[in-house]
Amino acid sequence: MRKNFENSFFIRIFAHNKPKVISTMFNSFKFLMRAGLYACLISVGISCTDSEDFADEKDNKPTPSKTRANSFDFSTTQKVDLIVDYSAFNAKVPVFFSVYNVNPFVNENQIGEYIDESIKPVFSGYTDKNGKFDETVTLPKYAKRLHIVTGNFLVGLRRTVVEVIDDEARAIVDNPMAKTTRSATNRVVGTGTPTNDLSKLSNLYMGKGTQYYKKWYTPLGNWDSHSGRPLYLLDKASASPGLVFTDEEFDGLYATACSALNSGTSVKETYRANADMTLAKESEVSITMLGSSTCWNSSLGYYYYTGSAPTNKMDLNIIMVFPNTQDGEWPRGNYPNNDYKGNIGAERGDVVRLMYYPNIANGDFSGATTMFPKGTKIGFILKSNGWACQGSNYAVNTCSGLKNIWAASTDGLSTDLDGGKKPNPNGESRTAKFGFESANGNQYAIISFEDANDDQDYDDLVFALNPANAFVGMSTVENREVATYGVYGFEDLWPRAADYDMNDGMFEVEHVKEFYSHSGKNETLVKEMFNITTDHNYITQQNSFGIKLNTKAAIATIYANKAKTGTAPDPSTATKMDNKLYYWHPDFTFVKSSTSNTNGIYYYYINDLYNNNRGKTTYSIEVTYASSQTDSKASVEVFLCRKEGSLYREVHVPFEAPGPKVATSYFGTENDCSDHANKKNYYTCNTDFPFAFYLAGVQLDAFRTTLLDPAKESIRVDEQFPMFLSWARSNGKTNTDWYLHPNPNAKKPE
Ligand SMILES: [Ca+2]
Ligand SMILES: [Ca+2]
Ligand SMILES: [Ca+2]
Ligand SMILES: [Ca+2]
Repeated sequence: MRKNFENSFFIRIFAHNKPKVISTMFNSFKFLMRAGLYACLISVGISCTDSEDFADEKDNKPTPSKTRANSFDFSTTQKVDLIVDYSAFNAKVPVFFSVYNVNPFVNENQIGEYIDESIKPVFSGYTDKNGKFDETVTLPKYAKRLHIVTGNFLVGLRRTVVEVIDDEARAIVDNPMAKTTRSATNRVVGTGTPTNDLSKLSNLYMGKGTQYYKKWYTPLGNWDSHSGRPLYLLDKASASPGLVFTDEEFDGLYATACSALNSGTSVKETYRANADMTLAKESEVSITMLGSSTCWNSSLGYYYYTGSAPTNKMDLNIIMVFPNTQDGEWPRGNYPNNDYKGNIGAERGDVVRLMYYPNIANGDFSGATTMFPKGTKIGFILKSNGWACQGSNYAVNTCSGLKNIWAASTDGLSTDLDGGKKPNPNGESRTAKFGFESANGNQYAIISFEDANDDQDYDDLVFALNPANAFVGMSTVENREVATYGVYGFEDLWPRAADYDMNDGMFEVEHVKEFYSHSGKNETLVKEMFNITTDHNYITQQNSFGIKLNTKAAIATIYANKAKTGTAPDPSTATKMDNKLYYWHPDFTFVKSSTSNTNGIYYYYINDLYNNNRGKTTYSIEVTYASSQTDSKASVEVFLCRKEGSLYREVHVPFEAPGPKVATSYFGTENDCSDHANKKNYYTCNTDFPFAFYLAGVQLDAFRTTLLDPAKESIRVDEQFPMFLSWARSNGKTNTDWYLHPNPNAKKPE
């Protein structure tokens, strides 16, 4: 045997992609002996050639042994019955949550904790409106201890840890707090006395520390000296209907706010904007508190102007609205002070009618009116922790947690003296704004604030404005998109075993789910997208690849495009079939395999890999459903292929059936153990290695310094990932996270 290895066929085992010198191969051989692969090699080595260059030697080889078809499917995924239940919170909106394999919280159990967004969830979805989710989901097999996280505004920023036991994970989340009603109607008088004393409100009063703004005005009235709750709240029972929201409108407002905002997570750029509201007509204006999601006790004021915004902070005439915006619903963290309950400064649903003072520029409040002239622009400013220095029982946080941050709705008028992880040195607007449209088509503005410099979640104070249709320029809330990832790796010389570097075709699959969560429906998933990015580590074959799309719900459209999702295909090239709209980019060869009303199988063949720009091409499949779904109803399988006449030589992951254009002559030859006659055991191999695998929960970037490193081309996968073989030989029972643990020192044999 040893003598044989010194002959030329050994070159062929390890050098299918690029010619290599024989001395290199001897080092490989020594490693293989170490790795205990000797027995395997006999069957592999004898039966395979490794490059088209050596095809002429093929006839000299013994018939391959097919006695040891590997029964392991090399799968890295698991199906888990995932049960998540936030019903104890009575949110009445679908609750967005994410599942992590590790704890994603930064500063856990400290004030100001947030989510590390560089950590990717392994799953994200929505509960129904009752807060319940129960679906079979596909997760990476290594995810055994699940951290289920929500930042829903009405549930709060929460992390629940559950184990996967017998393919089930169950997270029934307790509500540790007695929730106040979300549209409180009773005016609760605090235990303090009426006051309009600004002297203890940090920096709102001239003469206390460095002043950036004028002393705030308090013409609206007094507040309770202990809680800060305004004594000038609008009496909702007697208020004109246009200034208060109905219960149905509250449901819609919260569903919209929960769609746009997620506690502990950065808000989308598209909502961050100068949020000064321009009145489209002469109107009264009221502000309704939707709540705060923060540990800070901040103060909210408003100002107004016409024409262009003031540029000098000292020119702002700020009128106090809420001295203490803390609503007592912040669920987490070890507060310095636990005695704040009962001293809540703003109940959810509290309303204040704003006043217009035509002579305010001179500090003159004569001529006060409830009517704001058409064209008036109303801005808002939040002083972080402005209420904090009231005394030990009147604030969640005390002066020691003072934040010297002023968040204004006008660009340039915010002030940041705190730095923090995400500072705001240019004083940009720290508001998000978006519109809510009620069932009868009325449009309302929702405005929210970021109060500190760590998480950018912009849900630290959320309020809505009345009346309907009074303001210009409101954007609607976009659908929420969430993504999970996986990577395919292929050997391209199937049916021959080769060097097992598993990089001859690599594909990242980004699975994006798009949700519309403020429709009033339990079903929120409207669209699924699969962005498939190609890469490889050195190929000489003219490879293509294929995508099999499986759908399990009635679809409206399928778009197959040579661009990342979000790039619209040319509608004029769309094709109608079965009353559905299809589109496929000319680079796609489309084959519809079978469809019924609710199920469909579609194959696409794409010429790509040969000498393309590595990692720069992304192909996408978009599926839009005829009606929204509770969770994923589509999946894709990616396979490597090479065109041979009108057919394709296809390589799939083990046990996956081939596509409709497969050339069948290779099945059961060389190292392949496919039983095509009985349509089973497709793409199984007689070694400890597969021809292809799918690695769940990772992106291509995870392999830049290993499988995709040109310097590591043709280094076997088990040398780069030392736990690979124990995983493979245990049939996937042990070392399920082998691909997260590379050996950085794996070297190409010299
Ligand atoms: Ca925040
Ligand atoms: Ca927050
Ligand atoms: Ca290879
Ligand atoms: Ca390779």
